[in-house]
Amino acid sequence: MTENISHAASSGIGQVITRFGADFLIETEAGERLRCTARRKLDHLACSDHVQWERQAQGNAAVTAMLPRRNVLERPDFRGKLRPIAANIDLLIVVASWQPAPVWETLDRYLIAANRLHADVLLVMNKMDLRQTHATAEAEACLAEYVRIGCPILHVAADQQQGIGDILSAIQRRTAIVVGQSGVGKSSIAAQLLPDTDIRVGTISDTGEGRHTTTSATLYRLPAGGALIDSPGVRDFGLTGLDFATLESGFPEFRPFLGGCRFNNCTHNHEPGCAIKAAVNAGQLPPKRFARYLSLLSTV
Ligand SMILES: Nc1nc2c(ncn2[C@@H]2O[C@H](COP(=O)(O)OP(=O)(O)OP(=O)(O)O)[C@@H](O)[C@H]2O)c(=O)[nH]1
Ligand SMILES: [Mg+2]
Ligand SMILES: [Zn+2]
Repeated sequence: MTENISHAASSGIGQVITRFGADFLIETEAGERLRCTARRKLDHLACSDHVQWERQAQGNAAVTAMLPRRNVLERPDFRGKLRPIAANIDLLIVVASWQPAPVWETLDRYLIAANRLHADVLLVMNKMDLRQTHATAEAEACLAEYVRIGCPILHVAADQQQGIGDILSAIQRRTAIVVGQSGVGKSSIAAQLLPDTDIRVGTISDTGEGRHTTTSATLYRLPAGGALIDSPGVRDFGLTGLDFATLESGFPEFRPFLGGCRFNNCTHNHEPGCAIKAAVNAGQLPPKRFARYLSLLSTV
């Protein structure tokens, strides 16, 4: 009966590769690509979701159900409404560069998001070729704090094919997503990892805006196994609905000190006897990250 599992199957299970407006590109278990329309109640489907699909007598096939997902990365759209970007993520590759300069608070927000997703995180500093000319002392000090807290970091230059193999090794056949500001080189990295795939790369204009900017998250299968999701860049990655517990656990360097505050509901802000604050003052915790923690705290 295995012959029946062929391109002619009329329904089955598949995975969302990307989205075009209201339609989705699905890869079936047989490896066929199908353009599908989704029922309205499935508007929250995202790249990398597993779904049930069904051919229709007329027109596009239809996505009829979403299978359970392990996690989903969401971001607010231009109206501030939370939108799912991609699901079932094992590794969040947070890409930053020296031009455009890193926005450290965005990085912190992605670290919090990774923790919330139970995904691993890899910080990739791209455009290594611009480090000497563009890195400020302040930026180097901020970066050093991530080294200090044990965040895995790779320095690469996608345009010069430097360090790309290290990214591939870090993915280890898992599902990884590249995220970060527009123009940092996410698509350039994806293009280097997938030399046989046509991935459009932006050209930086005077405004720093990419002209071939990525508009929709897309999943690519890596030749050695695993998958890479290229995602559109964001100027500001807000974590809407951030609650205190999520924020606190998104700062893993706090963990060794957490039991030591005088109040067990300490927010590590103004409270007396705060072990986190004491550790910052004693040089045991990185101060710039702590300052950004306080500014994020004011948003919860
Ligand atoms: N100097 C230098 N430029 C690079 C490097 N990697 C990528 N770029 C350039 O950075 C620009 C933006 O690259 P993209 O890969 O489109 O950036 P992106 O992060 O995908 O941007 P969005 O899709 O808008 O989010 C392009 O002009 C690339 O050629 C690098 O290692 N060094
Ligand atoms: Mg892109
Ligand atoms: Zn405290």
